Amino acid sequence: MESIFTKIVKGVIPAYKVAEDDQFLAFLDISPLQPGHTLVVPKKQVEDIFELEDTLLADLHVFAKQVAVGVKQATGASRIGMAVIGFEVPHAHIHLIPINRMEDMNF
Ligand code: DGP
Repeated sequence: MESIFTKIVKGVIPAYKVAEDDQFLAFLDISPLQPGHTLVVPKKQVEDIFELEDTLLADLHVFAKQVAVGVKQATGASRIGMAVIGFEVPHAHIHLIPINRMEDMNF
């Protein structure tokens, strides 16, 4: 079964894309904890990041790092928090959350 994020990757469900390459997509979270809250996903559908082969897992983090630089610039946040949660959507993803105060990470 296709995940919500696979549908976003395929353009079946709309999302605000932040960055994309042949393996990964970054887009704004529909329920942002902070303005600019971004999700980074592999286009390949696997249930969580621990199912990614090592190279893809490493490349996902390198891609997320590049996206985080852009999110930090665009939001003016003092830091970008990175979280792996996976409570809701069974498709590997990393949260990038602009942080200005400790309370921003209360979720
Ligand atoms: P989690 O699986 O707990 O790491 O959280 C998944 C996140 O995905 C949650 O912050 C909300 C977001 N999300 C769920 N459905 C959609 C969607 O259809 N579009 C977008 N842009 N984000 C979504």
